[in-house]
Formats: sequence, structure tokens, C-alpha cells
Amino acid sequence: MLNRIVKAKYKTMETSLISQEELLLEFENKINAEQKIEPLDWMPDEYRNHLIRQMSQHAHSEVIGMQPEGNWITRAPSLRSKKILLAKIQDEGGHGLYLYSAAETLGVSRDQYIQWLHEGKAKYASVFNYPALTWADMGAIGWLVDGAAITNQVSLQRTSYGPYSRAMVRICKEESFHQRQGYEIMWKMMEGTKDQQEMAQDALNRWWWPALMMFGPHDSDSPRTSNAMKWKIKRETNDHLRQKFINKTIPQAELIGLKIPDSNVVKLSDENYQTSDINWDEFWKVVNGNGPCNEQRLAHHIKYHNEGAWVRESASISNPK
Ligand code: FAQ
Repeated sequence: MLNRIVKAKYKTMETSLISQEELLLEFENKINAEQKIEPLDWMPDEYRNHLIRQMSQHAHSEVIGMQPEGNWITRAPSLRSKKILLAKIQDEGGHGLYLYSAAETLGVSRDQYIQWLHEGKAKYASVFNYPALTWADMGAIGWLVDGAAITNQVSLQRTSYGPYSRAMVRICKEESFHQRQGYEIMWKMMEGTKDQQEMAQDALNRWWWPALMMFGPHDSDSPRTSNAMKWKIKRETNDHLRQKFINKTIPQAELIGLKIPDSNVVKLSDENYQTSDINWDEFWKVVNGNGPCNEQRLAHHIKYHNEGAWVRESASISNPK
């Protein structure tokens, strides 16, 4: 598959300037007509590179995102909650695999993507650089982090690149379970003792802002948005998606007696909630590698990736006849 893509890419490089223009026109017509761009179709290098970056970062987020919750598997309070958490974390690993496979159709190998992650050249969602301190954090992560992820991913189901769009359809089906399992944990704790209620509120206090940061910088400070919207890679902007998430999450918090950790929340006449602004210094600090757990998350991934080398080697040995 990779060879075919590379050949297709180099074939396009041999074509004349005129035919490059025609190819670009055909590409733009497809995008405008809401047709999907497929791996063997011609695409501008900027489009390919944009997808290589975004899809691989998305894949890394799914896999690194297993770590905060993985920390609680052995300490889940019941067999039921342990089984659900295990299945949920396994789903996230699966999402990473769909996304790495989809990203490989762009002509870059999975080994290369992992190498960029380990070298610090590729990012992953900032939210996973915060620690999961109590069981209530399992509720907050499912409810808020998966809730934010799904708000973005529902929109990405309509992305212009075929393999990314199809991966999103499958991922969204699973993410909606994850959001509900997290909300169920929070709801149960709010029905419980005073200590449990305080634990749930504390988890919301710590995860609310990192969840809002997942949507990225304001549109006016987002250098990637313009091309992403032009090429229909992103279908809605960072701020638009963040507002959607805020609007649906605040009533969910109020329903179970939780208080949003922001004294400036106001419901406006247009039904949108107005909130305080995000602490962008903190956001960029975490994005640039200086959050509470950045070092730990990457070191953990590198350690277990290296320890798993024998599994990859064994799996790649062809079956002797
Ligand atoms: N964290 O110009 P923009 C999940 C970077 S999946 C880290 O706005 P763009 C499931 C950005 O990369 C969660 N970096 O960029 C789960 C860019 O840097 P670059 C992941 C961030 O691409 C749940 C720079 O800042 N979802 O959670 C962040 O247009 C529970 C400028 O930003 C996706 O990845 C951030 N929050 O918009 C798993 C969705 N925000 O690359 C386990 C797909 C921005 O130029 C447990 N991705 N940056 O060096 C996207 O929709 C977009 O890439 C955004 C950023 C919205 C993340």
C-alpha cells in the first residue's frame, strides 16, 4: 500500500506545471462538492502534510490518553466499574490503531509517527498531561475529556479525507459510551456521602479548564484553522466547538448538583453560556512540554514501546509453510 502511494505521489511530481494546475482544480472541485479525497487521489503537499500532522497527533492522543485512566484499573471500587474501565481504555487503544492506520495511507509509516512522538516533534492533547488523583477523576475524564473529544470528533466525521472520516464514524460510536460511563460515575458520587460529593466536585474543579483547552487556541490565535477550514479538514472552528461543549456540559453539571468552577458563568439571551477566559499561559506551557506530567507520559510510552519490541518482531515473522 505504502509503495503504491509513494509511486502515485512521485508520478504527480513528474507531470507538467499545467497538469499540476488541473490537478489542483480537480482537487478543489472535489472538496467543494463534498466528495472525499482518497489515498491514491492527487492532493497538494500542504494538504497531505496538514493531515499527517493532525491525524498522527490525534492518534498519539488516543494512546497517551490511556495512561491517566490506566492508573486506576487496579483500584476500581467494584468489579463492574473495573470491567467498564478496562473496556473503555482498550477502546482508546483501538482508536489509536484506527487512526495510525488511516494516517499511514498518507505515505508515512507508523514507526516514523512513533519516532516523531518520542523525539518530541509530534504533539498530543494537552489534557493528558494532568494527573488522575482520585477515582472521581475517572468520572471527570469520561464525562469531560471524552465529552470534549466527541464534540470535536462528531464534526470530524465530515472531514474531507476519506480514511480519517471513516475512522471518526467508528470512534464516535464508542466515545458516546465513554462519555456516559464518566457521567454515571459522577452522578453516583453526587448521590453518595458528603466525602464522595466533595471528591466529585474536586475532580470537576481540576478537569474543567484542561477539558476546555482541548479545543485549542482561540480562532484568532490558531494558525492552522484557515487552511483546515478551506480544505474542509476541520468543519468547525476551535471556538465554535468549545462553545458547543460548554453549552451542553453546564446543564449536565447542574442536573447532578455540581458547580462549574467559574464564578463568571452567565447564560446569555441567545442560549450560549458565557464563561471566563482560559489561562492561555498555562495552556502553552503544557503544550510546549512543561505540564505536570509531560515528562512522565512520554517516558512511560518510550519505556513500554521499547519493551514491546519483541512482540512486534514476533508478529512480523511470516508464517513458515
Ligand atoms: N493540545 O492552529 P491550532 C481523546 C497545538 S482524543 C496539544 O488551533 P489545529 C480521546 C496544535 O497542534 C483528543 N496541542 O491547531 C480520549 C498546533 O501545533 P502544531 C485529541 C494543541 O490543529 C479521551 C498549535 O497548537 N483530539 O481525547 C492543542 O487547527 C479520553 C496551534 O493550534 C484530536 O486530536 C491541545 N489541546 O487545532 C482518549 C482531534 N490545541 O501542530 C483517552 C483532532 C492546539 O502546529 C481518554 N485534532 N494544539 O505544532 C484537532 O481537531 C486539532 O488538531 C486541534 C488543534 C483542535 C487539537
